[in-house]
Amino acid sequence: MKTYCLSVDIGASSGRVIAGGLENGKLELVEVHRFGNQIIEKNNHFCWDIESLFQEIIKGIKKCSAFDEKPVSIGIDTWGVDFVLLDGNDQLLTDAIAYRDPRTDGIMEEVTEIFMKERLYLETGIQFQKFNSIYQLAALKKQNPEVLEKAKTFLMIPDYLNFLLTGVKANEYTNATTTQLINAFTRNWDKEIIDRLGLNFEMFQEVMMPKTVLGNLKEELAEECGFDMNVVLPATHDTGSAVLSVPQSEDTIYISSGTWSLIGVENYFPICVTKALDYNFTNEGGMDYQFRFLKNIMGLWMIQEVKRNYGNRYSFADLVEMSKGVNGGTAIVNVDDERFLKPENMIEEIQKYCMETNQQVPVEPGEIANCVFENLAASYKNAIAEIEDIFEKEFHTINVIGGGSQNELLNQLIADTTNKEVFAGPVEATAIGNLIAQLIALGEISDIAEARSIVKQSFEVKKFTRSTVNLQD
Ligand code: ADP
Ligand code: LRH
Repeated sequence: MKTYCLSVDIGASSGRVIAGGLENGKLELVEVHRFGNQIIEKNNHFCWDIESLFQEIIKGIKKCSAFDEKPVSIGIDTWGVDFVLLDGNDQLLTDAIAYRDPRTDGIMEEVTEIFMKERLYLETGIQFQKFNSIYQLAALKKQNPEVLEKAKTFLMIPDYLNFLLTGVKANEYTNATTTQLINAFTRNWDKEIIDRLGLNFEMFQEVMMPKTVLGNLKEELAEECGFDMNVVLPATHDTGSAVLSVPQSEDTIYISSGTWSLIGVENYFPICVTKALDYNFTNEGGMDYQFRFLKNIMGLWMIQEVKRNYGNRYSFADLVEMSKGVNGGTAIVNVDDERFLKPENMIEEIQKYCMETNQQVPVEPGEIANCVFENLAASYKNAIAEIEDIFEKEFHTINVIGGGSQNELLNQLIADTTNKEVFAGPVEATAIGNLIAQLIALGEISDIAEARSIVKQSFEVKKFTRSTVNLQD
């Protein structure tokens, strides 16, 4: 690769710095650096260790100084909704509080007493999740108003990391839509909503679109790393980057499968009809004026927690393998129940749910894992029925992307429960989508359509169809 970019993709469970560029018409990726990410407890809140995440990015950049060719640009994406506030001296006023923190308990209900839900939905197109930035800000206003009074700058997590790299403050559009404060039609901050919440409108920064060159590395960082490069905005919301790289796009339902399972379709306008509101679908802003019509399903967070609760004795692959040995009798669990958002112990929470609903209680690790996978597949099936209801048509294919696409058991369960063709891959969809924005900005790729056909030729995608034995509709 002569010309290449660095894609920094930080999910709720891990981060990576990937070098990527075109080689003979195909996308080539080299993993430069990988690191873990997890929620920590700090000042009585669940937080992200933002300082250490930034240091991991720097480590990744520094590793490139050993390469003959240096990257021409870098782009950062992370999970949505979380943010920090800066004071008048650009110093942190808040920790990077994580969206699973209980500070927003009950707040969404209070805010939706001020605003009719229908109105908020019509203006923003965004789903109602208790952890959206709007409710985190409302919680802060109620619990620590003095902090908000001092706040001069609102930056989402990737915006803040970009600020540390460049010194430039901006709010990237795709991630800003997850605040529920961006108007879906003007694609800008909704001043009326912000004012009515009593928030300081001035702290919100200019909304910038993906593909914008934000700046260069700060002089001292360029010196420390041994080279300079452009800092470019990809879709800084990880799901926005992930969906850009879905190889099967026409009439296909995607499942971006990681900590969350994001299931939906692409669209060119927001759908804010009553049914979409009732089913709680969102319309997140995408690159090039696309919208992702999707729903959040609790996702592999559940298995991440199960793994952690077993003291990391088993790998994800082990849990999948053990789950294969389970033959029937799996309890029906609503994985989207709020109790699974941040329970003390995921294994016990699943078991309690089964006891309370008078079902067989899973005990062995394989039984617990199977309970998670089967019920995730069931939740996907429901969400697909809702999508088909809204679009009044049947979809025939599903493309699973992200780390979870490596779970062949889950892929097969999806094919079996939905009776649709399931394509799995690419695994590093988010990092690839991040690269796509940078390569389009560079003029190496012309547009999203070309990028998708390149992705199709460059990465392995496995196909799963309904198995013929032991199936019930
Ligand atoms: P995020 O970006 O939200 O941190 P990823 O896209 O990295 O998430 O996906 C992480 C998930 O991928 C894990 O929770 C795990 O369930 C799944 N996973 C990772 N490796 C494997 C594997 N070898 N087999 C099955 N599943 C895996
Ligand atoms: C997935 C994701 C998702 C958001 C959630 C907070 O990583 O960005 O799109 O809803 O995290």
